[in-house]
Amino acid sequence: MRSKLCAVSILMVLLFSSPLLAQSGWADPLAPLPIPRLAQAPKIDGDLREWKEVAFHDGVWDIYRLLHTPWYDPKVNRLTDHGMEPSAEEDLSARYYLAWDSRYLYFGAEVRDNVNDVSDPQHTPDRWYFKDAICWFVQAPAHNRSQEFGRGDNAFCFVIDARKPSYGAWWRHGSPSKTYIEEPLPRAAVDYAIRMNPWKANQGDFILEARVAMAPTLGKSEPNWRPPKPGDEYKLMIVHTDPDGGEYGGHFLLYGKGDNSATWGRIKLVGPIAPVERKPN
Ligand SMILES: [Ca+2]
Ligand SMILES: [Ca+2]
Ligand SMILES: [Ca+2]
Repeated sequence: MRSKLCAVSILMVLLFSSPLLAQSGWADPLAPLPIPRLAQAPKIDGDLREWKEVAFHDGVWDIYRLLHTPWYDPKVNRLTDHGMEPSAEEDLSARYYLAWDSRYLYFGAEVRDNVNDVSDPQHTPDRWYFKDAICWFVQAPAHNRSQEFGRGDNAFCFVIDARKPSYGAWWRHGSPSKTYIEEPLPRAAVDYAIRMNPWKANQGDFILEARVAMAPTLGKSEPNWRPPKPGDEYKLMIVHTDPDGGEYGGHFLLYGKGDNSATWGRIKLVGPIAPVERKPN
């Protein structure tokens, strides 16, 4: 009996100290992704260097990495091939950054994309998902009720059009009485910058840097929302769309499975973090 117990405890230690479990986060509903507070407000200018190392960031995402996530669905997570396309990782790969402070959520992305495509033959202002765009879906505060863009659900969407049209920063959200309210992000609530071809390697590459004021957005979709503090739990999904000349086109979904916010992953607001330490040798 004793040796059996011993074997079980060794197994438990192995399981819970496994680097795989430690880094996955999303496999364990008790371990939401930690989103750091920024001690210094960044300048929104399309250069992420002043905050990217102290933001939440979990490395490069491409279709091969998505393939092995719990939320992967080949009907939804997809890239397109119109012939003469480069390799899948050159078609789309990206790093996504997220942070907060007392007033704002900060969003950043560094993206390798073969083609910038923001023309949509059936254009309407709310069709960001038929253009190159990155959209952060945020529920605040987190809950587990099944709903689609109901109360507390928000999507902050940025069309990667350097001309910054009136629909370039979009807000889909719910309210206590309505679902799927579609409107431009209120001008006073958003600031964003897009830098195209930042590495002088490809016309479609870009950096996006954005901030969204929480009180006039999260506070409107959920009147019980309170100013953020460490320990608060929200939910998150990222949708990155990449039509590259097609219609619906490529889609990356991270941390969730679609509009139902019950599928979105949990995040937790935490205090400032130090950059990753690199050893002298
Ligand atoms: Ca900046
Ligand atoms: Ca692409
Ligand atoms: Ca594209």
